[in-house]
Amino acid sequence: MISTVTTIRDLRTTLLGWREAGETVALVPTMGALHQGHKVLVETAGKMAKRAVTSIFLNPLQFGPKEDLAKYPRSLEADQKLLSEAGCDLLYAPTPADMYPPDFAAKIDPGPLGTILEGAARPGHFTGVVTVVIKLLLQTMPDIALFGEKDYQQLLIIHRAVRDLDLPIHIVGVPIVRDTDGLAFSSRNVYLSPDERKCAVALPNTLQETAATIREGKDIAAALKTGQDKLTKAGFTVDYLELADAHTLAPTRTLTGPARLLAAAKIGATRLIDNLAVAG
Ligand code: PAJ
Repeated sequence: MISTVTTIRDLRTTLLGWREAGETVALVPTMGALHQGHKVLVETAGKMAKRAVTSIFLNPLQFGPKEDLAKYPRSLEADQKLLSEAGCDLLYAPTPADMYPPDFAAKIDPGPLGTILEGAARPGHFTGVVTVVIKLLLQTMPDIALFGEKDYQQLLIIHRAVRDLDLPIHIVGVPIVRDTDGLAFSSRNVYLSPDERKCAVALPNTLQETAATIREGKDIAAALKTGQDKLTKAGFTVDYLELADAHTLAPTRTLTGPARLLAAAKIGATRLIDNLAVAG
């Protein structure tokens, strides 16, 4: 069974022992309901540092009032098993009361990157994400912290906040881990009915097809419109399908540097996100 701590004090005691032995530490922050994508992050952490720590904290601060916090999947026992298999050295599972005392007030503003795309659809979401991530980083003070490209905008925001705040922590982005049919693993995939799960593959397929069309030099606005129509036909309600500069996430209609195709779409009651590098 994986060694588990729930308080900052116990976390720091364990880390102090490792630090005194000269060992490096990698942190993988998660919200639990762990799947193959998380597993790859933890395995990569174990390869990049002597000790791999995973945090599980279902962060209320990043959920809007109408979002799925109450029904978000929870599976601590299965998570502990997966972490053992992935070679994780320590699970840090703090309580909401420890993370957020009743008069908790300090928040980190993610800036303009926090208000577009996912930030426009989910006001306040990235303030909640970056605040909890900076807290987890300060509690753990790892050498490196790993995040998935699945949440590409989140990765960029965390990268910038860590740079802006001069934290001496190396942020590592890990490529998206996909199921055999191409759908990105996500804790929210368990919400999908068998029929919805079949239709959901249209999301990665459409990203691939749209990216290929754009790479061929075709009109980008038209390619995005075709992609949106394909998603709608497959049963999705499209939130956005956007081509953006890979560093600033500013929408672009020319392919002059690294760009990213990003999508968010709802199938039934489930909102899925995915993205793909188009150039660079
Ligand atoms: P969560 O959704 O649990 O994801 C934890 C980490 O796993 C994130 O860095 C996410 O990008 C990564 N991840 C999820 N699915 C992935 C996949 N299919 N392939 C690769 N990486 C994947 O993201 C969060 O939690 C939270 O916002 C958090 C950063 C923990 C802050 O609360």
